[in-house]
Amino acid sequence: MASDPIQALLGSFREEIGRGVSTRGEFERLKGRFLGREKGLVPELFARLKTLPPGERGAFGARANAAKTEIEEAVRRLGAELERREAASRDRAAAVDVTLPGRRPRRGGLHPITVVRRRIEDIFLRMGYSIADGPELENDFHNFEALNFPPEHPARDAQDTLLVDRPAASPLLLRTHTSPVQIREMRKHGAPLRLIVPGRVYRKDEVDATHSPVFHQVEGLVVDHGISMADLKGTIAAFLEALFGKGTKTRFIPTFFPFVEPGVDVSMTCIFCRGDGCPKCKGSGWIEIMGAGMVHPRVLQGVAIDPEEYTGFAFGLGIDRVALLKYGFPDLRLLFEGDERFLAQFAGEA
Ligand code: FA5
Repeated sequence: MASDPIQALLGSFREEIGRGVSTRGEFERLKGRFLGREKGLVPELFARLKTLPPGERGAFGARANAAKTEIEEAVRRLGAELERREAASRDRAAAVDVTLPGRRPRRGGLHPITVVRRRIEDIFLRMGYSIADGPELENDFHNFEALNFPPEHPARDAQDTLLVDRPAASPLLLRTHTSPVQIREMRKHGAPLRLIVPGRVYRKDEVDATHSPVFHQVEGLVVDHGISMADLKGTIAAFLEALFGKGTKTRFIPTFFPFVEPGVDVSMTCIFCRGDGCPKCKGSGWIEIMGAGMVHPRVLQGVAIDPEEYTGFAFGLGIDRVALLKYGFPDLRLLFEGDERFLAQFAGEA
């Protein structure tokens, strides 16, 4: 009975499960095709019953029922098997595989400003300097007056000041440089002195590639018997060679700061062209790196140190610009934006 629809149905079902049912999708398709309520092949078989002559209905119905039972039973078994396999694979995914390599925890690194500050501190500590600290919220007296900035003097405008309050005694401001710590240290300890002051300073400067309203300086101060400009020059030359490498030359050009006399702008050999002249140094072969000079006698007098007995030198450099030169990146803003891709490059530095 090749055309027997029950045999044909069972044959096609057995063939399909013989091919294997391994995914949930394959299983659902098989189940729908044979047992689906709307268009399933088994319900269709029972719909045929009504079309048969009454005499044949009994035997056909019995065989159709047997086929339906076989198919339902096989589908149930397949479903249970699939369920078991899915559960096993869920367990495997959830289990800890102790043979896998561990996940390396991400390590933080030092900020480039910290790296450079520590490097500068190391160099001066080795030269016998100590490290001093002072408040970022200063008063006009320490930031300007005691440093020989006369009231209303235009030199104050060169360091655009962020005023905080104007009490009667001395206006409060965010220090514009680390030089006020010179005054605090000389008043506290007198002479002799040999110290550096790393710290944060503030100016009402427009932000650009080389200016930030918050930046960092290192102040240096030496007061002792017989300190001369030659000591300043030797110290700065040794420092810049230690920081930027052997062969780095130093040049002094006279300039004005109210708290030193004479005052100088310090330049060093351009690190980009090693002195040949390039766009970075505007063809000069030199790059300006800090301000310095001999402590003004009036400043010493103001802190009760006798300028006839003691002399001193001082210098101040910007850490951020040193970082920019040392690592050769083009824009100061990179230091303050907190972009991990930039900062991670310095993670190995110490
Ligand atoms: C001073 O602040 C003096 N106190 C330095 C000094 C100390 C001179 C002791 C003599 C004796 P000046 O304003 O030039 O000087 O600033 C010093 C350094 O700070 C500059 O060379 C520069 O590297 C850095 N600097 C100045 N303004 C900014 C800024 N807006 N952003 C980043 N760095 C700056």
